[in-house]
Amino acid sequence: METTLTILKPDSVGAGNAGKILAQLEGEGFKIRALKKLRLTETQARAFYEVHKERPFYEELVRFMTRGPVIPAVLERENAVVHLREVLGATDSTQAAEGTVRNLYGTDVQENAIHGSDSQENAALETAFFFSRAELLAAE
Ligand code: FUP
Repeated sequence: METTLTILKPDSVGAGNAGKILAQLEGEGFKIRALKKLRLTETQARAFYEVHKERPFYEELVRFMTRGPVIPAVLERENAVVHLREVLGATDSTQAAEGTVRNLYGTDVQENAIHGSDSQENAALETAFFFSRAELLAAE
């Protein structure tokens, strides 16, 4: 079964919306395969978003992602990558379709509540960023 990687970001975790978001994801048929709570270091946040390092919003994004704890999780479902992106809604929360996680819990393009991998290849890389093979096996 396909898996993808999500991160509940510092805005949604800080606002106490983690439980509601996870419940919505479970309601969409995702099984939580692994989950943890941690605060990213600056080095970790820079590495996770390295693909955006030349973008004007990079420094602000790193500051946002390190301002409080995040909750990364591995989610399993048929067509997991594409379906999660649909459930999240557009990157800019103000443009996200009604009922999507970003529409319900995001604020703007930066504080958009949640991350979802954009391809199966990135899902594998991002899962390995947060979870060791041993942790994934232990969570089975
Ligand atoms: P997404 O795949 O929807 O998470 O969006 P991107 O990969 O394009 O962007 C990654 C993160 O960069 C977003 F979640 C928030 C941040 N971002 C900004 O802060 N400003 C922008 O203009 C675009 C993205």
